Amino acid sequence: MEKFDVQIIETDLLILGGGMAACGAAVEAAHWARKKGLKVTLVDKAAIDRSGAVAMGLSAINQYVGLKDGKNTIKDYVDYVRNDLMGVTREDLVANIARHVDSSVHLFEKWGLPIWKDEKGNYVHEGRWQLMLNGESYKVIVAEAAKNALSQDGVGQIFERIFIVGPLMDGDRCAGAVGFSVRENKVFVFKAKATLDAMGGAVHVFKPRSSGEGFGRAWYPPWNAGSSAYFTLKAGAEMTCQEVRFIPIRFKDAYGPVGAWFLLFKSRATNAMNEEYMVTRRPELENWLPYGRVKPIPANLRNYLGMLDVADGKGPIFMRTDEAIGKIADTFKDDPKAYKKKMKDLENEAWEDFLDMTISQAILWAGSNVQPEEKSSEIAAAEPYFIGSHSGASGAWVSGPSDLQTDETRSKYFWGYANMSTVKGLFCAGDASGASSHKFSSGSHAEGRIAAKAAVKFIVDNNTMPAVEQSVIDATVAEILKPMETFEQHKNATTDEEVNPHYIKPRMFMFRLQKIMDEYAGGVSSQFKTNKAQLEQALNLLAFLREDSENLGASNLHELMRAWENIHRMWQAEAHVRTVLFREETRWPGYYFRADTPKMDEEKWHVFANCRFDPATKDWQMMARPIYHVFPQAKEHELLGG
Ligand code: SFD
Ligand code: AMP
Repeated sequence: MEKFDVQIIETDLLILGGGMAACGAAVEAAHWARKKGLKVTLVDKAAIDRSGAVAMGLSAINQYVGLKDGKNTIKDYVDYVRNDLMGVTREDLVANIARHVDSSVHLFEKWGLPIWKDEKGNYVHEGRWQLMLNGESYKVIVAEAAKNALSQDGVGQIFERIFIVGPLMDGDRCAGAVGFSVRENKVFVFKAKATLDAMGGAVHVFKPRSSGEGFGRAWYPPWNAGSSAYFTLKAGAEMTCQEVRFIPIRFKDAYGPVGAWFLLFKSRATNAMNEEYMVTRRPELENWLPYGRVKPIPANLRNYLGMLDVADGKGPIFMRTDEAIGKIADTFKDDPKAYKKKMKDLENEAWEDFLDMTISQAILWAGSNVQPEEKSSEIAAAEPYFIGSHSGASGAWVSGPSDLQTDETRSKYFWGYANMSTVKGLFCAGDASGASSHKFSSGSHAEGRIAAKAAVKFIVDNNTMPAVEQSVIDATVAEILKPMETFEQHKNATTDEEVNPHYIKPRMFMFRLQKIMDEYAGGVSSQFKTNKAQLEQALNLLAFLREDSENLGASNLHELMRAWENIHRMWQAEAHVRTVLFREETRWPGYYFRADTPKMDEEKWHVFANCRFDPATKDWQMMARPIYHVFPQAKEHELLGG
C-alpha cells in the first residue's frame, strides 16, 4: 500500500464541519478566542463555500422569530415546535435558539444576503416563522463571514477536504478527532481542548426512491452521511430522539420543497379523484389528540393524511400550482395590465423558488414541459432522513443553558455548558444535537454560535491539552486505512475488482444497509410501517453487516471516504432501529408506523427515548428521560393552539 503521512495538529477549539452550524460557530468562536488568546481550527470534508445542506442555496429562512416586531414571543415558537413534534421537545434548547436566531438572520443580511422586502421595507414572510430570500449564494455569504472571522489576527485556521472519521478520547474527555485528506495521502490527528461536532445529518441510510442515473438525487444532501451521530456514539455520548426521522413531502423525483407552495402561494394538494386529503381525512386527526387539533397541524400528521390516500390507491397526489397561481392572479383580473404583470411575477417566483435551492426540480420542470401556472405537479413522501434541525429530532443529548432551567429541570437538562454532550469537552450543534427541531439554516447558525461560546468557556475553565497515547494514535490510523490495506492485499484474487471474496466495496455495502432499512425498518417500500419482529430482524442483519464492515475494501481515497461514510450510516441505522424498538407506541404516523403498537400512549411514552453505546463494554443502553416545560406558567390547554 502507498505510504501515508500522519500530521498532528494541536488547537484549542476544534470545529468539525463547515456547514451552517460550523460557520456560526466560527464567527462566534473567533470573537471569544481572540479575547482569551485561544486558537480555533475548522475542518470540513468539502470546501466550505458550497458544503453541507445549503450548498445549492435556499429560497427561505425557515426560522425567524421576529422578536423586535413584538408579534411573536419565544414561548410562541417553543409551543409551535413542541406541538409539531407531538409533544417531544427540549423546551430549554428550542427557547435558547429562538432568542438568538434573529441576530443570526440580521448578520446574514448585513453580510449581503438579499432577503425579500415589501414596499414598507419589512421582511416578506412565507409563513409565520419563514422569510423569503434570493438565496442562491446563501452558503457562500455565510462561509465568507466565517473565513473572514477566522483569518483575522491568525486566530483560526481552516482545513478543507479532510474527512473526519471519529473521535480521539482521553478517558471520559473528548481529546479531538482523526481524519484523512480526500486528495492526498495524509492522515490528520487533531488534538483539541474542546471539540464541536457539526457534521450535519444522515442521508442514504434508507433506500432512496431515486434509482439508476438519478440515484444520488435526494432531498437532503447525500454527502451528509451520519458522521455527527457516529462521532458522538463512538465517544460514548447519550443520544436522543433517534427514532424521530424526518420524511418530507416533496415534488416527486426532483425533491423540490413544498413550503413556498403551501404557505406563500396557499396551494391545495389533491388526489387522483380531486379530493383534498387535508379536508376528507380530517376526522383521522382525532385519533392523535391532543396534537391532532393544534395549528398548524404537525408535519407528520399532514404527511399521514396524504399517505392514507396513497395506500388506498388514490394517488398520485398533485400540488395544484396552476390553481394557486390562478387564484392569486385573479384578484387583479379587472385590470388586464396588472393581471399580466402579476402572472409574470408569480411565474418568476415559482421558478426562482427551485432555482435557489433545488435546481434539479427546475430542470425536471423544463425537461417535462411543465409550466406551473398551467399544470399541477406530483408530490410524494420522500425516503426517511436523520436531521435534527428540520422537522425530525435525532441528535445528541446536550446540556441546555443555565438561565432557562426550572427547579425541576436544573439537574436533568443542565450540566455546566450549553450544548455540551454528556461527554466532557464534546459540543454539538445543528443536525448533530437532538430534541431541538425546527432550527433550520438560521437556527443551526445561531446554535453553532451558542455552542462555540460555551466551548470557549469550557476551555478557559479546563485549560489543559488532553493526553492521547501514541499507541492509540497508531491503532486509530491503522483502523482508518484498513479498507485500502484490504483492497491492496486482495485485489488480484479476481479479474473484476468490484467482486471479490475477500472484501466488499462501499457501494455494495451501502445497498445492503439500505435494503435492510427499507424492508425491515419502515422505508418507502414497506410504506413506512414496521413492527417488533421486523425490527429484531433488522438488528440481526445489521449485526452481520457490522461484522462485514471489517472487510470493506477501498481502491483509492475517494472510496476510503465512501467506506467510512457507510460505516457512519450503519451506526445511525442501528441507533434508529434500537430506539424505534424501545418506544412501544406509534407517535409520529407519517414518519413511521409501528403496526404492533398502532396508537399513541401519552401516559407511558410522553418521554424522550435516549440511547448510549458504551465504548468500554460495547453494549447499548436504552433509557427514557422525562419531558418538562420550561414555561410552567402556561397551562396545558394554552400550550396547544399554536
Ligand atoms: O425548504 C463533514 N433546509 C432549510 N433551512 C431553511 O432555513 N430554509 C429552507 O428553505 C430549508 N429547506 C431546505 C434545507 C436543506 C435542504 C438540503 C433543502 C431545502 C434542499 C435545512 C438547512 O439547510 C439545515 O437545517 C442546516 O443546513 C443544518 O445545518 P448543519 O450545520 O447542521 O448541517 P450542514 O449545513 O449540512 O453542514 C454539515 C457540514 O458537515 C460537513 N461534514 N466534515 C468533515 N468530516 C465529515 N465526516 C463530515 N460529514 C459532513 C459537511 O461538508 C458540511 O460542511 S426546506 O426544505 O425546508
Ligand atoms: P418545507 O418546504 O416542507 O421544508 O417547509 C418549509 C417550512 O414551512 C417549514 O417550516 C415547514 O414546517 C412549513 N410548512 C410546510 N408546509 C406547511 C403546511 N402545509 N402548513 C404549515 N407549515 C408548513
